[in-house]
Amino acid sequence: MSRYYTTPIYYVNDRPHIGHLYTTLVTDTLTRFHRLQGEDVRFLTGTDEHGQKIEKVAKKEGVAPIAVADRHAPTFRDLWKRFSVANDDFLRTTEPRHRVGVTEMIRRLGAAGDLYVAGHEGWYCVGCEAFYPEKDLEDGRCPTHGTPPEWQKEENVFFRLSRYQDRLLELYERGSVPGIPFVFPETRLNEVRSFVAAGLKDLSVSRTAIEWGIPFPGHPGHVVYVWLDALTNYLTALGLGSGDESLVARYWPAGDDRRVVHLVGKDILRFHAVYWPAFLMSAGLPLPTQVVSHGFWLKDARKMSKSVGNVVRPDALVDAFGVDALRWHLISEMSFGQDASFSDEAFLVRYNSDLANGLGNTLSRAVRMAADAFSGKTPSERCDDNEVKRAAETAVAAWDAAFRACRLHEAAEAVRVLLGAIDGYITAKEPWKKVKAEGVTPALHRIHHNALEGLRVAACLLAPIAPGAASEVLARLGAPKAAEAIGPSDLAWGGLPLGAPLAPAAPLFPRADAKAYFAEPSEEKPVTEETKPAVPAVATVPTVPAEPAPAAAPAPAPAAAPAEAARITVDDFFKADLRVAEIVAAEKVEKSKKLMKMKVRIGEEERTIVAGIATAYTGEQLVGRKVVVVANLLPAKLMGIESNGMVLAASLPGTGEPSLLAVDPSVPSGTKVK
Ligand code: ME8
Repeated sequence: MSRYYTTPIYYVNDRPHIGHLYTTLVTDTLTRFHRLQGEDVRFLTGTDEHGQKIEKVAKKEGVAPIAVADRHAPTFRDLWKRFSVANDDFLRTTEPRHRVGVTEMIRRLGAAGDLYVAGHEGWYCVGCEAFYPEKDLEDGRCPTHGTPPEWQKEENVFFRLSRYQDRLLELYERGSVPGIPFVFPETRLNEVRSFVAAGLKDLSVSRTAIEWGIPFPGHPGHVVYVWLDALTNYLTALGLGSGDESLVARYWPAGDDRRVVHLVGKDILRFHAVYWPAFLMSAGLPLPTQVVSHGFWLKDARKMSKSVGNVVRPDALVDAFGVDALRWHLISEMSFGQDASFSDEAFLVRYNSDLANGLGNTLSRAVRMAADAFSGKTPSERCDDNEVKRAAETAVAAWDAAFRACRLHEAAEAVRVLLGAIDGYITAKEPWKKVKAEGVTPALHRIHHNALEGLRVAACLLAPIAPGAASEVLARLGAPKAAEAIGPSDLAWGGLPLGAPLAPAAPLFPRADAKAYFAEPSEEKPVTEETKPAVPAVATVPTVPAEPAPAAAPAPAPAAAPAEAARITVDDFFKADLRVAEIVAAEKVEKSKKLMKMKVRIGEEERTIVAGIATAYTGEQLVGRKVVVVANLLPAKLMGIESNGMVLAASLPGTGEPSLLAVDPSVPSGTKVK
């Protein structure tokens, strides 16, 4: 059986967050599961770099769109590396190989008679890169992003989507491979079916209002609609139109022994389950086997999204707890297919119960006791009929079935149950009492063998989800093996080497002190939400009224001009190194209402500044903006984050809300302000 697994290709208008990480980890976990079974699995991910969304960011920043893409694409690539994501390919839609394939796709759509030109106008959501019929808007806003759409009017090339209504409905009825529903979970299949059954309109597949895209063959002035461009990546990465289509032949399905599975969030299911198969039908190409869609990670009851600005980035959690802890949490916490809320609290609870206690403690206890009893070695007697063996066999079967049914959280649950059974077994057998009463007997060997062998099987089951931890557990058990080298035979009882050296080591997952994690360090106390002035990292400039305030209405305190006594000399003023800086990334600091963590560029230099402006600005509004900063300020820690500099903002009269000082966007970053 060969398999081809894909993630969506992510937009490069911002850095990745937990939502993108989740889809990629799900795909990685499934890939690793099937590779462990000895199957030939190809795994593709990449970045979606054309379209209005990216063009807008570039315009705002005053740079070329490719500069935005070049800046963000590596952050995805690097994050996947950090998380040991085992992708075979990473496609950027700005690569020549992709352009060639898209051109070939359009040639095929044209040859089928499915393209024509017509005038068109409607509501366009740039966040979705899609037109919305008025009836689908919620209070005049995009149902996914909650932002007002733009009215767009242009002449476009259209794709005859309406022609494919019946064939699509048939696809949903029968599946692309008999017995496998085209969309998973099936509730989502019903949503797609009703959407198509309600009637399909032809789809505009070119844009003239933007320039950032692949030129539409035969239509000068038009670029290819970003979704036709993006969806085709699944085939261009295999070499469609390149002259060497050997990978297309190997992985794109033409029989029962191939599976092509697209993993997506529910937000983009329609593009994958309606437009994509229709394009393929028109192009005379085979269809994927299945589109698997998962739910949203929510933060504060809303979808985590760049446009909303409520994202959780993985960096801080990974720094504190490691890659495997986050991999484990994301896969375990979300019931696959449904929405889930992300919170640091839930992360810490699960970390302590599943990893520090369930896995880490059980492992160090079992290894320590065996090493003590058998002079630093694994037992030399095995046992093939006991409750741990039965628990391991049950766990392997449950884990296997869960992965095959795409219920990844249940696969994690199977590991958890096995670890619980091993822990319970050790507690019930009390080997520490036995060794005292009877010395080192064959029975003692068998008890320790069962515990360690159970842990070996658990480590193999953990491998697709948390490969680093799995390899580490195997090494500590005296049965070293890289997670990627584990095969089906390793799942069978009895693989633990007898009399092999054991290497007790520091705790694998040290217990997390949740109180300490959430406590604000003492130097941060002056900047808590309650403290005034709110946040020292923003230099709030008092606003001075242009006209003297009328006597009857005295100017509010923050608007007062500086008193004589507070005046400074020009030399004093020049002590502050004021510079123009460009904000290149911004995210709200978790657990803080006001703090915004920003990455700013001052000339060639990049640094982090934390400022109390999150009540007035979202991350999205800040990125690309130029501001004035005090560049020579001593660093200060705010909520555990080192801030290097201050952003200048006016403090508005009455509310005290910050309002950033505006800088003409043409002023280069790094320019001195005096
Ligand atoms: O849509 N919860 O890219 P994108 C769970 N370029 N998953 C989430 C999520 C959340 N809160 N937020 C994002 C695009 N995701 C197009 C795709 S494919 C040919 C083109 C994940 O950067 C989820 O997989 O907006 C979602 O479908 C995807 O990121 C959207 O990523």
